[in-house]
Amino acid sequence: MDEWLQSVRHKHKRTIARFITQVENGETERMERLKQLYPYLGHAHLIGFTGPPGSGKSTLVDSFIQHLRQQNYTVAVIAVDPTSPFTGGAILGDRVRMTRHALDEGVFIRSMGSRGSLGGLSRATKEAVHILDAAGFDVVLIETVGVGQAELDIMHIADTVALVLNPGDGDAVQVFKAGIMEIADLFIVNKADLPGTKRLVSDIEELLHLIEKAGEWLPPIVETVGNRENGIPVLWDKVQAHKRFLRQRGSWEKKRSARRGLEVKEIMEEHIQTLLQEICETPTYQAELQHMLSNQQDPHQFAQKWFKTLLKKAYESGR
Ligand SMILES: Nc1nc2c(ncn2[C@@H]2O[C@H](COP(=O)(O)OP(=O)(O)OP(=O)(O)O)[C@@H](O)[C@H]2O)c(=O)[nH]1
Ligand SMILES: [Mg+2]
Repeated sequence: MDEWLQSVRHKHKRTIARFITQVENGETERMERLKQLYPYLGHAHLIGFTGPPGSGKSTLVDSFIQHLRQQNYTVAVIAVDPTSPFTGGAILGDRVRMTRHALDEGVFIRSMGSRGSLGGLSRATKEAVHILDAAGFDVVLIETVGVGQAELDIMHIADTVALVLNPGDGDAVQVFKAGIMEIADLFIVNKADLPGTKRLVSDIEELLHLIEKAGEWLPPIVETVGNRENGIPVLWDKVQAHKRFLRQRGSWEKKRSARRGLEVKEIMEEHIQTLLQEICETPTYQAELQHMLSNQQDPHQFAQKWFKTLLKKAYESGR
């Protein structure tokens, strides 16, 4: 095992942080390293925390880390920040909220922008999750703000998805319509110290009865007060119960295989994109494109011809 891989496997924060930066920058060299990680994937329980802005996700994640550390589990967190697509997105708030774990060797926390795939969890996020999984963290938490495609995307990454709602979030039915509730394996009613908690819980219960199917997982509802760490042990119990359920049904492996399948497609897409980019930048392509445009020739025929060039190039380069 080379030194670099050993360092990742020992959860060395600097190595991991540097690698994630490489992944964020989309450097092609990262591919070789990601390949080396594959034999070590599959240990971590990947848990998504999603929900509206300010619902208390980071506060809960922070308490959750504390609870897991008390039981000696190692924990890594990725907080996806959809608001800063260009900065690489270190959300100050999240960092501040989790600073008490900064010196703990068993905890790794990283904020990432959601740039890349449109509005969704980017390729970089997925690869970062691989890195943390291969590093051997027992639990990897992914925090995403529920503002669009991201919370649906999280289903493709996480084994267990927790949806964080607050009393007073308004009509739970509206949330349901947005399609978010279907992906939740677990409902967290956070800020249960505020009025309206019972009402929200019964609203969710009612909705769940509508979609309840015999033999299927019925998402539990957990009340929490994130900033007082109330409800966190129950939350962990439910998360584990979900894992057990998936395992017993054989769905745990099935879900993971489906994820790998999707990744294969994404890797192929990246190869094609890279080749396409290279071809479009060649002087020959540019010259012929200009010629085609000024002579008003058929773009389809032109595209077809160049697609064949792309295939040839792919074949020759062994990609
Ligand atoms: N009253 C009350 N306030 C809470 C609770 N949990 C979190 N808060 C407060 O809610 C605010 C938002 O909490 P965050 O943890 O930053 O929420 P978030 O969902 O991570 O927010 P974004 O990442 O910006 O979407 C903070 O001021 C917390 O102190 C709770 O259970 N009760
Ligand atoms: Mg947050």
